[in-house]
Amino acid sequence: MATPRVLSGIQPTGNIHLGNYLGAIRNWVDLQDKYDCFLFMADLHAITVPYEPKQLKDNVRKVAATYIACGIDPQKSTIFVQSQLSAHSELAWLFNCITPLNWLERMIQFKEKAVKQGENVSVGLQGYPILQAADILLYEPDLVPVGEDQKQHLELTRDIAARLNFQFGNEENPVLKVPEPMILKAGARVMSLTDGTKKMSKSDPSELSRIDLTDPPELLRKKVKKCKSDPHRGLEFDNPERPECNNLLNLYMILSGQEKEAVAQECADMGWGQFKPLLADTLVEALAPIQAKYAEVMEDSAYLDSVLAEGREKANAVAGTTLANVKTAMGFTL
Ligand code: AQP
Repeated sequence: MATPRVLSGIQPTGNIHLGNYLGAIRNWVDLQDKYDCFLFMADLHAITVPYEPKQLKDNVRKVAATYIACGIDPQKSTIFVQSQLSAHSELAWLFNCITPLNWLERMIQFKEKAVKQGENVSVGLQGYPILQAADILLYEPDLVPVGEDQKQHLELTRDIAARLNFQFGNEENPVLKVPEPMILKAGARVMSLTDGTKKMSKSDPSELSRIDLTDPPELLRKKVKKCKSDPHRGLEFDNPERPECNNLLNLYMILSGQEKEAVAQECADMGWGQFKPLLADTLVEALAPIQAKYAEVMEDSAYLDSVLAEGREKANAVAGTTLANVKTAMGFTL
């Protein structure tokens, strides 16, 4: 039996932060021994919000280097750049023409992001979930890891696949494979350091709101020192009145590799003045090996080029076949 395939990606919209690592990349590292992982840099998605071309280019390489630094092994997983495969845009267009507009109008993430862009909101932002459907369905994955915020988009992907199969295939011979969601075990949702009710995000204008994986030790210490706390003494998990406290304890728990109970006991009587340096030390120690490997990969641009060229070739072989099948089914001559 073929190894089941998993597909996932990250938008190169900025520096990769602790949320991207704990919520996504770290899980992929565990998956790559059991699954055939296709992991990409979603640069076509990154241009649905304002961006700088030079920065986009740099960010793509930085994200690729981060994947490797975090433990993604290019011998086991396929790492590729979305925009280097025209199949993504081409399939997205085909999907555009079979997807009812009202399916897109329901998408919550569009509504949230559109508010921030006002009158400049692009057609691309609205069509984002269609491109995402193309990204996924091209690789015929068995499973797609999804966080809470992406569940609706995966549902749409499944609906598009089913609609295309219904219109242009038949039950015995579906054109597209319909993937299943992979619900990850109680995922780490990392919250902003300046507001424990908001998720940590690349696009937050405040640098102090997030921990980037490449932050040097002194910056990590500064960010932890300045992060929002509360006036209470003694730290506790799961108190809805203390979202910052819960977030920082969770981070300490995950990064130190301890059980929740042990951390709850250790920190029950601590004040912030004692806890913050402990968290900072733990962060510095946990990120050191990732940062060392990242520096190594970024210095060896020939190696990074070769990983991306190989990934492109492997991805192209799969995506090209799926696109050809869809085009044939839809009545195009290849
Ligand atoms: N704070 C977070 N906690 C846990 N997981 C997170 N992810 C993002 N933020 C957190 C996960 O990282 C993966 C890649 O996300 P993305 O770059 O495709 O888009 P995003 O979710 O919109 O990430 P950001 O950092 O908030 O980027 P911007 O600011 O550009 O929109 C996903 O698996 C996501 O769940």
